[in-house]
Amino acid sequence: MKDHCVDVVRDGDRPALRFADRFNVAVPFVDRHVAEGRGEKAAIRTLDGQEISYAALAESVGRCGNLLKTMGVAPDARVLMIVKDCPEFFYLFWGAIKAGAIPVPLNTLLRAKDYQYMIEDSQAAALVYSPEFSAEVEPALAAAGHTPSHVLLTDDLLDRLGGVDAALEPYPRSADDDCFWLYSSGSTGFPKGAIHRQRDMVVTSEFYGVDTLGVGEDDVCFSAAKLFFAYGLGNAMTFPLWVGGTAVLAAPRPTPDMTFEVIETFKPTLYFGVPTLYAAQLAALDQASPDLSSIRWCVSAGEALPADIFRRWKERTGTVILDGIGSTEALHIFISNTPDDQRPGTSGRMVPCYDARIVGEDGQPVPRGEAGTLLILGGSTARAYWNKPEKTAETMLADGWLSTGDTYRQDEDGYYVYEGRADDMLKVGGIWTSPVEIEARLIEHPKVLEAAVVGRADDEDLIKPEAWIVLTDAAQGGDTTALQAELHDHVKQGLAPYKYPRWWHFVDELPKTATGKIQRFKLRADD
Ligand code: 3UK
Repeated sequence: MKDHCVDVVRDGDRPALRFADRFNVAVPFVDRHVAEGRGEKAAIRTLDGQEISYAALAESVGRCGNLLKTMGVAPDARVLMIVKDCPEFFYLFWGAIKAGAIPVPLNTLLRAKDYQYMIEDSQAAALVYSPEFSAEVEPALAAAGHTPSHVLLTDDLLDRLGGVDAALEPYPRSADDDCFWLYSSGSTGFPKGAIHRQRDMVVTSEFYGVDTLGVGEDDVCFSAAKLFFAYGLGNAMTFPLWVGGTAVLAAPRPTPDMTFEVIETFKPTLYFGVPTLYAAQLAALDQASPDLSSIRWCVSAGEALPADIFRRWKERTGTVILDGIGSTEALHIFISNTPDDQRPGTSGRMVPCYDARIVGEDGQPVPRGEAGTLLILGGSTARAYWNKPEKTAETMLADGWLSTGDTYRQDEDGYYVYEGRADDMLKVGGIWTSPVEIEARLIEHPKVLEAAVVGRADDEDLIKPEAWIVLTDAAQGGDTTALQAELHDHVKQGLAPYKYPRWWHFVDELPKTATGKIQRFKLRADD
């Protein structure tokens, strides 16, 4: 088999992939298209009017890889990316992979404290950021106990690419070698860098992208979820690149106005959102009537899509939203509704090439219909968390099984129904939110003695944080409007903006166990 090639084998019970021994994944995703005659086709279109052809993409990727090499970024060294959705994200991600380095895209909504941790944890050789994020990135660099040898703004990166050679021999890799990391958060403790292999993006693109969703060369993909999420990375980068389609990139915050403008301008055929945004778009559709007719399928992930949103969206727009569950550790969606098989209010059925088990506390499968922890097995799961052997052992189980931390049951027809998290973690607008982290920020405020945060469903049936506060001086509890505003600002300044509580309760005490643990389940029951 030719170097860097992969075959899809469909003659057994289930499809499988065969990789060449020497396999650098930048070649099939980027260089292949030029060899296949797609050089002039648009790989990327942007909201600010750029169009990048496959040939231009391959050149910039080669230049970027060479630049990293000449700067001295060694094979396996980490390149942190705090980069908005723009073509440079592609150049850097694939350039690093082609040169043998490990790109690590980070959530661009985080705060200095979060970036400081990731700089130290990853021991990154380089950090590249968009100027929009300098107010959080620069203090993080100043405070970090590790200094990346190279710190670059994306504009400087572009300037420097001009003088660099585009021809780059792909660094020799195999399909099971490390490729890139994505950080995932937990309810306590710090984010964990999930290590993905060269093969993982091929698995998700082929078995979810092509087999499940039917992505093809004529598709134009627009993801409201940004590239730094595993969800957005697949939707707006690996799926279109795998099939030679076109990605539409838009840097601004995804609001109903922004997404409708992009859809009307670029006429995407596949649109990827999260439940919170679908709810906001539905509300906006009361006032506006954008032309959404280019869309073949809408996709939702990140948190469960309520059946009512599915129904109202279909009624209002005529298109179907395919809900599927994915994770950073699995890289993309592994259980999904599909174009010809949907059951609203469920996550759907297994994507080909993944297996699932629902197990009880003893680790044994529960009878069909009963709830338990969902484990999955498949070719795209992260091999480990960086430097976190205990967390790795809890999540990456024997024989390749991955524990999702989600409680699921399978209905009589085989559809998987989401029943909540095994831990206290919340998904707010599709993004991980730790109640413990919000509580820790709240009690930094001098007027707060104790705080507890739980998830509560809003009118759309979507989960948002709710805070229960015990004040240092109970007498302040009279008029709480000003206090609430003060605490709201305090949370927003210290944490990523989506994490602020939407409801506040000022109480005399919090329910606790005999050992002093907050009983969050009692607060959840209290609404
Ligand atoms: C929850 C869902 C119910 C679930 C993701 C698509 O969300 C993604 O990755 P994360 O690591 O979070 C994973 C966790 O989020 N979840 C995701 N989708 C659903 N719960 N229904 C859903 N449809 O708790 C899961 O364990 O942020 C989603 C593709 C790639 C991804 N990384």
